[in-house]
Amino acid sequence: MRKQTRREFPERRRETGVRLNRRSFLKMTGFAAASVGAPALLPSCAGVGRTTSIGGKRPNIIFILADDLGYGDVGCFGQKIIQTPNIDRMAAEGMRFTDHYAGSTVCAPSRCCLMTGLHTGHCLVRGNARVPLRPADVTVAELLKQAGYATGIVGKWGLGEPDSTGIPNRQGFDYWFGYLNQRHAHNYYPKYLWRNEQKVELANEVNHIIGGSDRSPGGVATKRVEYSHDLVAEEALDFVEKHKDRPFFLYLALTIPHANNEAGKEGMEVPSLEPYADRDWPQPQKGHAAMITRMDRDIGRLMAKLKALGLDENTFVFFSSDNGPHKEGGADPDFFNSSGPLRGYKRALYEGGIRVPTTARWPGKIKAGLVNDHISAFWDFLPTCCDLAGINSPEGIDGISFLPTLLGQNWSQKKHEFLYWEFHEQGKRQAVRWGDWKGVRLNVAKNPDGPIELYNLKTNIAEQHNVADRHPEIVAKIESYMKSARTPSENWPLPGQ
Ligand SMILES: [Ca+2]
Repeated sequence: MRKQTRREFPERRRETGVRLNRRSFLKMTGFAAASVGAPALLPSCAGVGRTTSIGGKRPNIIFILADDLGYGDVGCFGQKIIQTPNIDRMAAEGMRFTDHYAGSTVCAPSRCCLMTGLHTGHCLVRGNARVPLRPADVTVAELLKQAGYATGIVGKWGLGEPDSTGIPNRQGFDYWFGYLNQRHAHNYYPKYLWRNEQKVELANEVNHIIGGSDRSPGGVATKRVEYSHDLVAEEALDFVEKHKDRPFFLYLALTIPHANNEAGKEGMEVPSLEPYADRDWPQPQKGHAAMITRMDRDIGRLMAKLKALGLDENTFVFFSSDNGPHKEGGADPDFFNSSGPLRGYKRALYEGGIRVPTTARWPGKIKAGLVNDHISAFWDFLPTCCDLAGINSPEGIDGISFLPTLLGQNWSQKKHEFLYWEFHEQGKRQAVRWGDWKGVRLNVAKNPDGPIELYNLKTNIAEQHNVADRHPEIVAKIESYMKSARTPSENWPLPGQ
C-alpha cells in the first residue's frame, strides 16, 4: 500500500493527468489574481472554472458556524421553545437549506472539510486528533486572501496546535482570535486565548485538567470573569468595522452550544440563564437554551453592524453548525427535540448527526424567503467562495459551488452524484447519500464488508425502516461508492485500505 505523501495530490488525481502540486497551483492562481487584479484573466486551465457569474462588486463573506447545534434547535427549522429570532429573520430575509450537511459528525474533520473543500474520504483530518493542517493543504482562506480579501477567523479553530503548520495565520488568515485546541475550547472561561501567535491572558482562574490521549488542556474555571463567547462576538464586530472598506472573509467559529465536558453535568456554561431562568427545567436544559438565544442575540448584533456600516446589501452571510446536537455536559437532546425529525445526535452518521440547520442571507442577490432542497455539504463552501470572489476553484476538490442555488438559478445548479462520510470512533462508520437514498454501515473496523442499512429519506426521513433487503441493487451501488470515495489515510485507516 502506498501512503499519500505530504506534498502530492491523492492517487485519484493522477488519473486526470494533472501533476500539479496543490501549493504550486495556489501560487499560480494567487499570483495571477494578485498581479492582474482581474479574476477573469486567470488561466482557465488552472481550475475547474466557474459556472455562474455574480456580476458587479465582489461580496464580503461571513460564515457563522455554531458548534453542536442540532437541526431542530432553531425556530426556522421547527424549534418551538428556544428563541432564535435573529437566525429566523436571516432565513426569512434570505434562504433556508433543508438538505445541507456538515463535513462530519464531530468538530475537527467537519472543519477540515469546510476549509479544504474535501470530504472525509479525501481530507487530511478525518477525526478529532492533533493532526495539523500542512503547508500543502489549500484552504478557502488562502484562496480568498490571494484574491484580495482580508481574511479573519474568530472563535474555535481545531486544525493546528501552537507553533504547528496548522495555525490559522499559516493557513490563509490575516487575523485570528480564539482557541486553537478543541479541549481548551470546551471551557467557556479559559485562562487564555490566542490572538494571532500571541497568548492573551484573561482574568478567569482555571483548574486545568490535562486530559485525553492527546494530553491537551481542558479545564473548569474557579473564578469566572470573562465569557469567551462574548469576547469572540465583540471581535467579530471589530473585524467587520476594521475591514469595511475592502472585501473581507470572516469565519466566525462560535463554540455555542458545545458543552464544557470537563465540568461534568454542569457543562452548559453560560453567564445568564435568561430568558429561561424561571422555567421549570433541569439546569443544563436552561443552559442549552440560554446559550443558543445568547448566540442568536450576537448574530443579531452582527447583522445590525453590517446594516449600520452600509455593508448589508453586499455581504453574503452563511450560517450553519459543525455537527448534530450533543448529549454532554448534562444536556439532553430529546428535551428540546434538538434533532427535529432526524435520527441520532453527534457521532451518528444518521441524519441527526450530520444534517445541519443552514441559512444564507445576501439581500442584494438572494431573494427573501426561499427554501431549497439542493443536496449540499461543507465541502461546497470553498468552491462557492471562489465563485463569489471570481476566481477558479482548485482541481481535485469534492465540493460543488452552490452559487446558482443562492441566485435562484436552479436550472444551472450542478448536483453531487453522491455525498460521503467516514467516522473513526465507535467501531468506525461510513455513510453515503445518493439522491433520496441513504446508506449507513456500522462497525466497519471489525467488519469492513458488513451489512449496509438502507433508508429512503423521501418517505422516511427518520431512518426507521431499513429497506436494504428490498433493494439489493441500490445497496450494491452505495457499497461501490463507499469503496471508491476514499483515499488511504495514515492517521485514520480503514481495514484493507
Ligand atoms: Ca462540534
